[in-house]
Order: sequence, then structure tokens, then C-alpha cells
Amino acid sequence: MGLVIYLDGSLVPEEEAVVSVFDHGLLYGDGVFEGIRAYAGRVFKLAEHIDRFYQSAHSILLAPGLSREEMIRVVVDTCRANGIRDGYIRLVATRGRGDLGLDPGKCPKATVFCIAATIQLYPAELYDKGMAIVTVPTRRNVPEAVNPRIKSLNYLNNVLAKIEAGLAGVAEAVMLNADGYVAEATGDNIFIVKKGVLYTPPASIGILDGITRDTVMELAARKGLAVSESLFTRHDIFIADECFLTGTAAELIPVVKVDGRTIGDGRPGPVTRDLMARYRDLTRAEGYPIG
Ligand code: PXG
Repeated sequence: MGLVIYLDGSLVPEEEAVVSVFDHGLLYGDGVFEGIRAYAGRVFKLAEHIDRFYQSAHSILLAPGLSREEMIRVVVDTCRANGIRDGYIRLVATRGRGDLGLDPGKCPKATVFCIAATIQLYPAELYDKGMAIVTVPTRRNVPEAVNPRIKSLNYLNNVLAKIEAGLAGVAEAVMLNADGYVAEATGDNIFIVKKGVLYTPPASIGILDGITRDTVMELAARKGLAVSESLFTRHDIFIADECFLTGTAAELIPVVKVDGRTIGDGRPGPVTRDLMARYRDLTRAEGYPIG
């Protein structure tokens, strides 16, 4: 693709952007990441993504070796080097190069890289017509082990759920937590609308505290919609008026069928469509200038 990648202090051609086979990000999934979007020459919610990146790193005792300001520069400079005005940015910090033991004490320096490219997660048609999803057998990781609020490089939990969705012939999975409550999708948070109230599971049950989730709750409140972070079950999705998923990459995507049950009238609902439009407008109205 001919991209220019930021890797450990330099911008290099993608062919040269390689990490060691002894990097603990690869050997153990020991690291953290962010997925960020740019719209119309501005990086959307950059401060929020940088905050979460450092929170994830702090939680796993990983020091990326750059200040927040330097990390913001890395993101912006990588966008600029690739001529990205609208795109998707992946920022990663791994424990770095160590030996074949898992002791992170043997890794003197974190590996930091940033990719600025583009992404399309789901076909455009699904945004119009809505998608079908299924609940999968793999439960979301329990927060007492590796908390899903840490955006770590250990995504096997989500990858397994994604594979199970594919086996069921759909593009996305709903994951339940260990208690059987609805948690989130593999790379997206979940919302339902019932009788004019917007519901989403609380972050404490073991989900990623999504930045799009936060933004949508804010947009909903601004339009006078009641928002409730509360536990709900598959049954609540089945009998919901509307359902949609949120994520930086996916943005807002309507869900019209879950486990074979049609949601509402089987078409993206008015609240979902209105929030999609408001989200779209917001992404074009603010953000950190790429320059
Ligand atoms: N839950 C999980 C588990 C995620 O990984 C979200 C929710 C949404 O969070 P934000 O902050 O983006 O609103 C994510 C992030 C993919 C992919 O290919 C998706 C994410 C990250 C990396 C890859 O689907 N979503």
C-alpha cells in the first residue's frame, strides 16, 4: 500500500516497519492499542483516545516512553506523512523486545508504532438496511482476570466470538458476560431503545468503555432522550424497539435481527437513524487539526 509508518521514533516505509519476533506484543499479546478516526482533516476525540491509551498502559504497568503531547504529535505526524484527511489510525505500544520468558522485566523499552490508513468494517448496505447478529457461546472475559476496559493486545476472546459469528453466517456477535447479561459486540458496544429510553450495559460489567458509546450517550441526552446504563438480557434485545452498535471503526450501525428474532419492524428505527445523523455531523464539526 506504500504507507509510511511511525515506529520507535522514526517515520519509515511500511516494508521497513518491522518488529522483532522477540517482541512481547507478539509473543504474549503484552501491550495496548487504540483505534482512532480522522474526519475532514481532524482527529476525532483524540484526547479521549490518548487518555484511554495511557490508562490501559498504566493498568498493565507499561510505560510507553513518550509523553501525552509527544504521542499526540506521533498520531498527527503519521496522518500528515500519509496525506490522511479521512482515515483510521492504529496506535500501539507493546512491552517491547525481551527473551522467551514472559517476565516483562526483561523488556527494557516499549515498542511504539502508529499506522494511519483507511478502514471499512461493514458493507455500506448494512448501514442502510441494518445487520443481523447472533449471541455466541464465548463469554466476554471476566473483569477480575484481564479487565475488558483495558484495550490490550490480547483480543483472542473477541476473535473467537468473531469466528463464531462467521460460523453462524453473520458479521457480528453479541457477547454475554459470565453472568449471562448482554456485554458488547466483538469490537463495538451495544445499545437498545425501548419506549423512548436508550439502554446500554454499564462499563462495570466487563466491557470496553467505548468512546463512541460515550459520545452517543451525550448526543442522546442533548436531544432529550433518557439514557440508562443498566443490565439487560437477550430477551430485552428481542423485545426492543431498536438496537444498534457503536465503535470508532463501525461508527453507529443498526441491528435488525438478533438470534433469528426481528427487532422492531425489522428496519433501522427513527432513534437510531437520528443518532447516526447527529454522530455524522459531530465528526465533521470537531477534532484535533492534522494541519
Ligand atoms: N468494544 C470493544 C471490545 C472494542 O474493541 C469498542 C467496544 C468500541 O470502542 P470505541 O472507543 O472505538 O467506541 C471497541 C473498539 C474491529 C476493531 O476491527 C474494533 C475495535 C478495535 C479494534 C478493531 O472491529 N473497536
